Amino acid sequence: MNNKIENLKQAIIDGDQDSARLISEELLGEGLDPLMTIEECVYPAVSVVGERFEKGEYFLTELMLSAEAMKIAVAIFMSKIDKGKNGQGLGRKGTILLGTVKGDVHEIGKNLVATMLRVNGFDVHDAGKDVPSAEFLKQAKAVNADIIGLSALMTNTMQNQREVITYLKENNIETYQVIVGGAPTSQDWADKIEADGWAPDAPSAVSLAEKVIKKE
Ligand code: B12
Repeated sequence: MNNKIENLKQAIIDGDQDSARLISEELLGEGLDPLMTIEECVYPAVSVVGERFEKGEYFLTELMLSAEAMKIAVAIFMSKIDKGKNGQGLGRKGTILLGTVKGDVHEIGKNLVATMLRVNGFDVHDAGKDVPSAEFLKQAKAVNADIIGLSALMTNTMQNQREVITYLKENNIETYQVIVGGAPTSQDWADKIEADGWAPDAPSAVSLAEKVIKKE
């Protein structure tokens, strides 16, 4: 494996932002595929950091430093993805409002999903993080969304994906297709809360959105 990939992984685990920036830029300069690099490097680093936090080996400070290093790396790779495919029929496939649910500030995955959807022809509006359920409806109306995408990274906040769907149902709103995602979620969970779809990662979020928009 490319040594720099190992080094970038380590920089994220160590929360070393300067090295993360430097190595990410070097890797891009070498012409590596940005998405593949995120998969090979950022994802494994994330699981190490998550595990250490879970075991009590990392505290919030370390988690935050690693998150910053991760954000820097992902932003550098995403800028390449954006530039690479920009202009290929942007916004033609449909409009998606994407946000992280109430109580949850995790946004790196959501941002990655937004970029992938954008470069694949969707008009994506970012509702942000820690978004109250009613706010999703308000913003979906404002941007005339076809799909509402809900991200949740914690077992307690994934309940708020259900809350948004219940809120829409209680208000008799069938206008929007709702897709869900985030590490603790699954197809079973999506079925349980009657979401219109679920995807495990950013590339499959694109095929999901394409399918859901055609109401297949
Ligand atoms: C980075 C991180 C943080 C950062 C977030 C920075 C940011 N700006 O986003 C900071 C430091 C702020 C943070 C804070 C906290 N965190 Co945190 N964090 C993480 C960590 C290490 C990585 C998450 C991440 O960015 N992953 C990388 C991205 C690329 O992956 P992803 O988010 O899963 O997204 C992909 C897919 O899920 C999918 N996807 C995501 N969204 C959507 C949406 C749709 C519609 C679709 C289709 C697909 C999709 O596609 C994405 C791209 O492939 C995880 C550990 C882990 N293994 O996940 C813990 C983790 C999520 N955090 C955890 C915890 C507990 C917390 C805190 C409560 C800690 C504390 N004591 O304060 C706080 C929560 C604050 C809050 N209210 O939200 C726990 C959650 C445990 C649980 N109960 O579920 C985890 C699992 C760590 C652990 N193992 O204990 N955290």
